[in-house]
Amino acid sequence: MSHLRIDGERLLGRLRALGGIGRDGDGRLVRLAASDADRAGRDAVAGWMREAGLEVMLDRIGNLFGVWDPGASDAAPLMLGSHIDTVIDAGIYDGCYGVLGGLEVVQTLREAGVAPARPIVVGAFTNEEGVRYAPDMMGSLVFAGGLGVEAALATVGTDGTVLGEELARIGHAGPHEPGFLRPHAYLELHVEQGPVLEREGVPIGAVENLQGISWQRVTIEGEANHAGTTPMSMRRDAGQAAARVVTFLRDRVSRSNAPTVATVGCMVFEPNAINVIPSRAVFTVDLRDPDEARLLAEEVALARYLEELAAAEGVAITVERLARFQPVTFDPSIVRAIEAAAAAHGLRCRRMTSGAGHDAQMMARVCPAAMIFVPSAGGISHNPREHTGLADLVAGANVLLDVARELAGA
Ligand code: HGY
Ligand code: MN
Ligand code: MN
Ligand code: MN
Repeated sequence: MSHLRIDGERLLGRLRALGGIGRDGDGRLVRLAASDADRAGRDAVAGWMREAGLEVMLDRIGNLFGVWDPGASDAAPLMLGSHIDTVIDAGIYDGCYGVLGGLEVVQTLREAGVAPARPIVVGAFTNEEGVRYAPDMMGSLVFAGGLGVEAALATVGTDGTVLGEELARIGHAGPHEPGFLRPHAYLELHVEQGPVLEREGVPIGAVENLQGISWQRVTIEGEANHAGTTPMSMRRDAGQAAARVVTFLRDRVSRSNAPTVATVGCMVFEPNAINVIPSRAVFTVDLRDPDEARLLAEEVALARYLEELAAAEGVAITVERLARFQPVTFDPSIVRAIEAAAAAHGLRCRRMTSGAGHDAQMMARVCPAAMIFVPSAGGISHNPREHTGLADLVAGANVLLDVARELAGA
């Protein structure tokens, strides 16, 4: 095991500095893709990349890369990456830990005068969260060829803006075609965002697979009417119908022993007035399962239920697919390298599945990929209370350092 170690204080300092960029009027961290807050975060990360001696490059979908090509070799680069866009009212570690951890690894190698046999690239992918523009993991999906760049740039956001116009407005619509870099391998460091590692007292997760994700937007059209004068039997209540879908999903998923999870995260009623029966309800459904056949079965069951519900409630129901990603298995040899690096550091490690979506899910389409997890306090994420202690942050980044050295021949 090498005695090279990352600089934990520098990593934590940058995580906290980046975590302070994009606070809204209520102090919430909201750095949505291609927003002014995202620009500020991107500019900070690009500055740190340059400070570390990396060449900063942008592709057309705004994926940001810091490139270290020590010998201008034509060998395919090792890529360390994640994302810096956030959800609404986010924590400071989700995504940012992987980008800044990757940068810390490169800066540590450069400062130690250790030259890798292949270039190393630190990537910050555009719009991993998908909160403003669906689907999520969009930048890495385009990079991996799973979505055309023109279609992605034309995406209309929840706020009616167009992604390509917003990227141009913030000055992050780059010149390079997505996929202009063809990585030899991809490694992503990320907080677990779940309860497993903390509960088991294990500091390192070697992520061997990632569950499938299905995102849908459901619109229910009923009829506005007076809340006081309309008998219950005469209502075409879009709100009631929507509520039944939420309960259907929870009851169905809770009844089975499968690890399937279902979330209705967004819901709006129209006209949204206390004394008007909702004429319309629009809500999102996030379904996930590590098994593709089960995920498909859940989608079919929901579609069937919506048909029955429309007839029973006298409403019209339409569904728009926002994202659909199959489960992914990561590269077993990199998973073993993570386990070996953890062991060399005397750190317990366990293999695990990722419940969250990650850019690694897309990068696994174009090169061997895997992920390193560190514990999340209380298993909390997508929440300002998201936290990982410094010792765990440093341990994860040192494992990343050693696996990166092995993959890059440094
Ligand atoms: O939705 C996800 O799992 C990821 O945070 N975008
Ligand atoms: Mn993330
Ligand atoms: Mn996230
Ligand atoms: Mn992710």
